[in-house]
Amino acid sequence: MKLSVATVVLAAALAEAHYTFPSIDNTPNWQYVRMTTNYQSNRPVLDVNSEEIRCYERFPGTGAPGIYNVTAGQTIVYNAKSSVSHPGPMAFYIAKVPAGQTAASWDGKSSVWSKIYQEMPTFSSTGPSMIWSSSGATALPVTIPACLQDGDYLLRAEHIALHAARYPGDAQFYISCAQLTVSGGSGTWSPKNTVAFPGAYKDGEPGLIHIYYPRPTSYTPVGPPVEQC
Ligand SMILES: *[C@@H]1O[C@H](CO)[C@@H](O)[C@H](O)[C@H]1NC(C)=O
Ligand SMILES: [Cu+2]
Repeated sequence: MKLSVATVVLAAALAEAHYTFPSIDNTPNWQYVRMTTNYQSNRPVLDVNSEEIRCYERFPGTGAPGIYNVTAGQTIVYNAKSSVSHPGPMAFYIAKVPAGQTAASWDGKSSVWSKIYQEMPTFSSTGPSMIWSSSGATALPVTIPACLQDGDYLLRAEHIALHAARYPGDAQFYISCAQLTVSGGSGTWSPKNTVAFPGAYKDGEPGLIHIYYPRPTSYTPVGPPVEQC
């Protein structure tokens, strides 16, 4: 079979339209972030009930080579490659690694994840109805809560692309998990609304469907409320 140049260029353009979250603070890709299954294809997770919805790991049980040191209260950036090229909300979740495990060894299973950031849109009556500040971003800031207990954590980055989400199962999830050691926290962190992945989301819930018409004037995010210190 002979592939035309146009076909090859189109395939490259389609792959380019997706993205990954391979690093934090411009460190080497997959050094502190667990390599995801889509590290080459950039494809999203579509099934909210799959194990991939947690950290999308290419090598479950292996972990990334490094654990990144952060100070509680510090703002770090999560890097997107090549950029967040679809519209939708960015969110971050954090989970404390239990005693006897490290951020490199723990699987993050069960109801242990707290949402620490939720992007909300602004609304427009002309052009796109929902406008997301993450659109086109290459670096997404996230503040590590100042009240955490010191120790190891997994930080889960999630961008939900809604452009194609007309029906249940159409929302696209771009995910990865970074391995952190947190120090300098005040230690009063006591999350009230932890969730499990899979389990946190249901196909077809309002935050995973994009109704273009009538123009939306509100957005109901998926998952728990943002946990405060
Ligand atoms: C993190 O801090 C510990 C303790 O100071 C140090 O041994 C380790 O090398 C640091 N890790 C990185 C990746 O810098
Ligand atoms: Cu895409």
